[in-house]
Amino acid sequence: MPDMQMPEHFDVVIVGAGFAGLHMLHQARGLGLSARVLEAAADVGGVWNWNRYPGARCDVESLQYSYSFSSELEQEWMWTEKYAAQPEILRYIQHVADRFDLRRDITFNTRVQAAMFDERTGLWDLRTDTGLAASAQYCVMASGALSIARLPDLPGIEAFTGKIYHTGAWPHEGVDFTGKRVGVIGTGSSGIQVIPAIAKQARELVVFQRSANFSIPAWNGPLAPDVQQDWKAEYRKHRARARELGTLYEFSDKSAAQVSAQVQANEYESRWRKGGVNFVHAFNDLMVNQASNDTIADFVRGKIRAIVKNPETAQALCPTDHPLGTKRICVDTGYFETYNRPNVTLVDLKRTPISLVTSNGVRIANANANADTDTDIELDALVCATGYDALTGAVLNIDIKGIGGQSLKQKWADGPRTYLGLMTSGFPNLFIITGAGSPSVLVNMVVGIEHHVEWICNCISYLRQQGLATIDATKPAEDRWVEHVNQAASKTLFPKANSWFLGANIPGKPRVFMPYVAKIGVYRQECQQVADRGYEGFMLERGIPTSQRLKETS
Ligand code: FAD
Ligand code: N01
Repeated sequence: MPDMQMPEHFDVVIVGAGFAGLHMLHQARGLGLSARVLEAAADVGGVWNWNRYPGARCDVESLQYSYSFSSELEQEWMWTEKYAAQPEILRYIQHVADRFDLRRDITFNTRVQAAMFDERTGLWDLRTDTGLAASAQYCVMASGALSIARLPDLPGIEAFTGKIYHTGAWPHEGVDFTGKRVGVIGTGSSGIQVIPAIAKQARELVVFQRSANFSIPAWNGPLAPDVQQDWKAEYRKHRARARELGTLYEFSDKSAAQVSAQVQANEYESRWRKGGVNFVHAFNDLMVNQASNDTIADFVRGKIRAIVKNPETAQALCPTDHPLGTKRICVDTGYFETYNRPNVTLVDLKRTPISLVTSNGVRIANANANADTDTDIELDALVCATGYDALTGAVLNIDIKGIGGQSLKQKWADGPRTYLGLMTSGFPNLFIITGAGSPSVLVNMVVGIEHHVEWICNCISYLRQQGLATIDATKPAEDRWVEHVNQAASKTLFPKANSWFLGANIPGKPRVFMPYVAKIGVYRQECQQVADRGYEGFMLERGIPTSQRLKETS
């Protein structure tokens, strides 16, 4: 680590300059606080700056996946497509940074490595990889729920002489796959977007699939100006509904169990034709009733078999190991159709696992157990769409120490523990945006981010008005919240999938269902009630909390 400079002091330090960090900065300024954002990347944008892979796109409609805090901004920005592609979302975030003059308080190319609560001063001391140091009364983790990309632990991968890419760290200059033999590992949302795009360019594309996934067509297209104008005319009404519901879909008040197979089929067909995540809201019991879920899952498997011409490939592409929607549903543009192209092959890793990455490709085990030779697949490039250390990864990547030098990593060794998803006991004045224990990745994340920023800013205002130095979650309140979040998940089908929602994609990560499955409106009320009751479940102190106090109150 380079020599550290003398720390510069701020009221609030914010880690990350994506949607969350930028909004937090803007609102903190509004409170008259001095604020500094520390960002590892060279520019603003967060995931939309990192994920420049071909095909990267939002699956929440553009008019909804945007900030609501400024009416002028929402009226003046014109979206070109129903679902915006990565370059357009990045331009939007860059526009926000410029329009609100945010860049002057952001330090780029600076990764926070450590954050320590100093019991003598009551401040957070942050250390970075560039030697820059900062101290602040409040520290806000806007470091992203999906910002720590995971490369697969494949034997021999270091020997591969071709290029290796991760969708979440895509080269800014782009990649030309023309004439190349390309392998893609991973068939989650990123894989399902990048595969059709690479297939159009590469000489050969080999998709390595470990688990098949459900995907719904986006039917993306240009956003008609009159549709945009009509929506904008009613923006306040739409935003108010979004604060209750997250993304606005056609939510059904009927259960699949109540209606005939024909009614189910008609509903699924009509929603398939409209496309997008709206599909999974066809009935209100799909995420809680296995039999109902089977009906929608069967419908999608039927669609896959109808689209994909090779029956063996179609079968391999049919997900059978999890209920539909219990892994993040994917939305695609021509994904299943891509397997009808002559230059695309699917390798089902459940039948023929990768035994070795060689210097010039991938070796897969033979499907025939009696055959004594493995098969070598020659590749020029390997694209890893292998996901993220989600929800906790970015926070735990930083060596965070709270009262008494307690390490957050140790505290969360058996899974994340938060109160309201916003704070964790023993770490006063440390706030987390869209962290574990909040709806986070289960809703339109911009809505979740805005809610968290609002709550944090109201909380800081309250502390200042009351002359309070710190806020810290109590352990009993945190224990009750963790139990509440677990209980909520256990009433749904979500725990049935080996998903990143419960850390199943990271070897050794504790299996805990991390997001809170309640509707965002319910969660907002819960957070508001806590605030209205004088921050019930939190300790508010005039002096600086010490390790002695921690022992007395835990
Ligand atoms: P991020 O955008 O992840 O920003 C966090 C920032 O923190 C990053 O720039 C990172 O570099 C920085 N950072 C992290 N650690 C450190 C550190 N130690 N020091 C300094 N800087 C650090 N959500 C939806 O609701 N709808 C969608 O359609 C959707 N599509 C998505 C598509 C992709 C490809 C991905 C990856 C995610 C998508 N998401 C979507 C989820 C997305 O994460 C959120 O919507 C939102 O962009 C998150 O914003 P953020 O600011 O919280 O985090
Ligand atoms: O990551 P993922 P992602 N060998 O973890 C496979 C958001 N997002 O980047 O399922 C072989 O979902 C893994 O297999 P398995 C969205 O929230 C949104 O695609 O673990 N395969 C899986 O197929 C999303 O959910 C959009 O068996 C390996 C894939 O890699 C989240 O980001 C677009 C492997 C990883 O899928 C993450 O999506 C993009 C190995 N060793 C992202 N390791 C929108 O469109 C992993 N896999 C909104």
